[in-house]
Amino acid sequence: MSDTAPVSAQKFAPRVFSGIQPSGGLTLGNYLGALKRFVQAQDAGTETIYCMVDMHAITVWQDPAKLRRATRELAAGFIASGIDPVRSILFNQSQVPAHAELAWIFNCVARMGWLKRMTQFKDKAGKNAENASVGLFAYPTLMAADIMAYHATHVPVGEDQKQHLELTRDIAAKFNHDFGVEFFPIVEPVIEGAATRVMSLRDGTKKMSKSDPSDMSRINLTDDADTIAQKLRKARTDPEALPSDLDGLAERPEARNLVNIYAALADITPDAVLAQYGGQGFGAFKPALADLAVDKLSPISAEMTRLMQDVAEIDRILGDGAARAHAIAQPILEQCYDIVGLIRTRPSGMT
Ligand code: AQP
Repeated sequence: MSDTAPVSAQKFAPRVFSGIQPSGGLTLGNYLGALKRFVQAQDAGTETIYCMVDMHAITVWQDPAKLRRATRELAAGFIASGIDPVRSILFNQSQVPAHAELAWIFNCVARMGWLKRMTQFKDKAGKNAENASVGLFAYPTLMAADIMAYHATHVPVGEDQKQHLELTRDIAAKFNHDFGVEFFPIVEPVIEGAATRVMSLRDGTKKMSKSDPSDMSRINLTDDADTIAQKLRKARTDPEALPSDLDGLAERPEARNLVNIYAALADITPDAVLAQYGGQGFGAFKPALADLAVDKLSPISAEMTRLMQDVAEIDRILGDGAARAHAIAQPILEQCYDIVGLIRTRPSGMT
């Protein structure tokens, strides 16, 4: 996108950062495309920082009381999925001011043309782009700031975030080039596995999304066993049996989606799923998938319910995480301000 020379990320220690918006309840897409892989990164021993990106959520209207609840429920979802708030830093974006401050610097680095090409803005703003918030347009520069405030080197995300991560690389490279420094790393997107793009259960060409008006389009992590089974039973499919190899799924987005979901939940490849179920119809496959989904998701849902009974403890965890995140981000922000030429002498009493 920009014509700036890439700067090596070699001098930066590996650090994983990612975030999820509290813009509704967590979906199976968020779980397989993000949370499950966040846990794998944590368990691999890399330094991991995970964030509830509430400032991203308010780029579209959020009811304040629902937003507060969704933020805490999202924190519960992280923990119930296996994020350990001691080994990982788990916090809420708006509690660490470096995100908004660095985003402003990046607003002055990123070019209008770059942001105008972002397909997520076009999708979310729809036909009414003139009426979309400025925040929705500038969403990717805040996302770049989220990542760069920690000098993160790796970002596990779903496929839908690929373009935003490319923009993050462009912003970092342009900043480094404009100021003649190697200050920001050129981040690596980590988009891996069978479920980098979980599709809607009602339309195999549309991403499964928390804000889809149809609840039947998604599985929520809080759905009970009967609801999960019912949604999968009613998931749109075709009348054919499952093929025995992946080529047979090429023109069958709904079938491919269910096979990918099964593979990701079972930690096997889609080929292995077809080796087991090839030749069988959805009458056999859907109940097997429902059993697997209930088996994997029910413990998470139960743990979320338990954690939500102690909101004060969730707030304590988020406060602790915010303090640890601030301790990393603030010195990076201060150095960035210095590079740009902003004076950082703070009035006494300000930390
Ligand atoms: N369907 C999906 N398949 C795989 N990964 C997904 N992610 C989201 N949906 C899928 C990944 O989850 C992480 C958090 O996403 P987000 O909440 O920040 O925003 P989003 O991508 O816009 O997710 P939603 O569910 O579609 O939210 P709304 O409806 O509010 O816009 C990201 O890593 C994303 O890739």
